[in-house]
Amino acid sequence: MASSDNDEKKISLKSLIYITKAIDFAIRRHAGQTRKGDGSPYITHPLHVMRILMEFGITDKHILAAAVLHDVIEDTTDPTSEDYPAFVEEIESKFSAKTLKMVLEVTDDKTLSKFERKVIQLKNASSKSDGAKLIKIADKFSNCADLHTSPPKSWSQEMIEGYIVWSYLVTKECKGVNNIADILIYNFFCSFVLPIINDRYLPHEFDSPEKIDHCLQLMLYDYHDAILAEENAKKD
Ligand SMILES: [Mn+2]
Repeated sequence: MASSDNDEKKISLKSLIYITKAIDFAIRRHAGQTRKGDGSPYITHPLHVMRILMEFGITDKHILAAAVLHDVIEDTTDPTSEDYPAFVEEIESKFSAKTLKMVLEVTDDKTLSKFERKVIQLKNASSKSDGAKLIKIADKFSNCADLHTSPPKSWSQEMIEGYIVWSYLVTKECKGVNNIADILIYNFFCSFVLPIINDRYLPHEFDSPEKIDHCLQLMLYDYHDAILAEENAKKD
């Protein structure tokens, strides 16, 4: 979705070169990796995230490059490895401190459990920089779109619905930076979240904003329980 104002927006040649460099870097880092759902090359996801930001009207090269690079630290390196500091330095030397800062802001600490990471993302979302908030929103939109069209076979319905509700709650914490993003968060709620609570609760249980929040909170607890159960099953 792009407004007519956005149709007129331009990205400079210098910015395009910078962004292309980031795409090149991300393609190499994610080489061989595939998306959980349909098995397409992993790079389709960071590219989708960047495209969503462009649809928000974002032309800032630091933000767009950070969008393409948003998973390179989290998914292509081990933070406890010896090469980790050099890898982070490499990103800063090839790109900018601004880009690196945003990438780090949206990088989960993989030394924590999946459960802890989900809790922290939700807790910290509202204190991120504007660029990082926009990347977070686009990341959740991209993941939920993929989840909707081709859910991973191993995911239960509870995990899928929990992920969507959790994603919505994270995007809600990131509101107020960009008008188009805010409208799309509302659309996301209507087309993805509302059908879920519609299915699960009686109409009178979610007939006010407070009750909707309460239903979402209950679903979030279920999601947390499902993740903990999954983690415990892995340990056994
Ligand atoms: Mn991502």
